[in-house]
Amino acid sequence: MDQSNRYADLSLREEDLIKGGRHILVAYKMKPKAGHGYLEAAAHFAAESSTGTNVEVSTTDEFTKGVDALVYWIDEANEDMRIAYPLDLFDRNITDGRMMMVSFLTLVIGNNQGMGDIQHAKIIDFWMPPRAIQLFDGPSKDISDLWRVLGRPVQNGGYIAGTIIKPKLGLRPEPFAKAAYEFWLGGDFIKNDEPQGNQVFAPMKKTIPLVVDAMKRAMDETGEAKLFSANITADDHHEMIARGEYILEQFGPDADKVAFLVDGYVGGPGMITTARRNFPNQYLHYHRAGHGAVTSPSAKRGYTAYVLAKMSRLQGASGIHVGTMGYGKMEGEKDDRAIAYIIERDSYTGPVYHQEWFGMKPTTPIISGGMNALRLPGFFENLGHGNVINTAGGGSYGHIDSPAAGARSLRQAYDCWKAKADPIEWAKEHREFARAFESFPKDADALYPGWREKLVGIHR
Ligand code: CAP
Ligand code: MG
Repeated sequence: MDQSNRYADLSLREEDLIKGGRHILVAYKMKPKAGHGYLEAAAHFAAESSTGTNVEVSTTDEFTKGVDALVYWIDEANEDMRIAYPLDLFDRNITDGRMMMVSFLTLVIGNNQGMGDIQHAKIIDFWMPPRAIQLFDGPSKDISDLWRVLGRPVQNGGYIAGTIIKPKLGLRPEPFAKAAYEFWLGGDFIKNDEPQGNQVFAPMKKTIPLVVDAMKRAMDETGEAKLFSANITADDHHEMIARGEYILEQFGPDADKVAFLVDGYVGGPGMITTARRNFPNQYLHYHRAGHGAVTSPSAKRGYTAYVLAKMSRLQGASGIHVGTMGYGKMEGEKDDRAIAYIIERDSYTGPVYHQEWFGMKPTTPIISGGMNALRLPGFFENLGHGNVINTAGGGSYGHIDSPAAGARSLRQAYDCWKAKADPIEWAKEHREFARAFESFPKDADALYPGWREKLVGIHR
């Protein structure tokens, strides 16, 4: 049934919709199945994503039609489809009237995934009107809170050198805490790896007290504040609360140095909001494990990593992993810096829409995945700044001298970039950075040809 006379209006002008501020706009890459007209399929897509289904129903009245989602732009050759969703379509809390991300997802990328007449559809950008920005929680803490704890300037406080306790799983409490202590002797920030929680071989109630002790000893020894991002991911809301409360109780006077890690993609918006609203005093660290299922360039459905990051800021993530923009081990490319810019700036033009954030706190780009000191200078040059959290697991625990040396090599890489120095020349004056060349020789060969003659042995 062709519903384009109801669910499409190509006379609508995007600038008018933006000026009107009464719609959320969503841009998709959409391809209909063979035998289906583009506008007809797009209209059906909009119907299923708002007030309709595949047939007319007798219960529809004039008011209903007033909240129809409307296709307002198509470019069949480029598989471009844009839909205007009336703000009133979206569910609001009965507790405080705020908007919720799950309603956005269930409408704009819900039933429309897997429709019989749609080959595939993927969100590449969306635009939130000012009223929607007012109605999402946004972050309660941001990187300036971490810089403050670290004793740094709260603006441009710079690079936070971090790691992930590796191996990903299998460490019992004592070796876990030892790994943490050894990194903290040189670095700022440690996160649980995303699956680490309360495994039977590392009960949280044995591990956390030892991590607290490790942090205290490292802070005493270095005279520097240290940060820990503790995983409170769990299916059960009450379990999350119990974990968070236990961790804060154990850290006691150093609870301000604890961020909470939530595996937000696999956990879903409810899990992020549980952390955001029950622990507003803690930096909320959004790990996106699993996102590649929909965000990978090879995925034709779902939404992009850019869209995921933009949604996470609305939900209140203080920081989210944004990938390594082609410099690490995960999928990515240089232009992925847009994923950082949309969450850290107050105003940014993405692939389709210009978004104003009206002072909503920024979400920190978290750089992780196969990173080490050698890969960082190029990364910073591409991004253009170092106001990020970087967590290098292999890049720290794979350093041939020690985790602390690995941590120092990360910091030295940042300082090298800030000084605009030649990395090989910089390595001559910075031992741990130089030893990263010998720790990761394949990277060194690829990034800094000729390094061996200049560096091997100078820091014996
Ligand atoms: C990195 C990591 C992170 C991934 C997540 C891992 O470890 O801990 O979870 O980086 O990817 O488990 O692979 P390494 P992304 O530093 O040892 O690679 O940040 O792209 O979401
Ligand atoms: Mg991990």
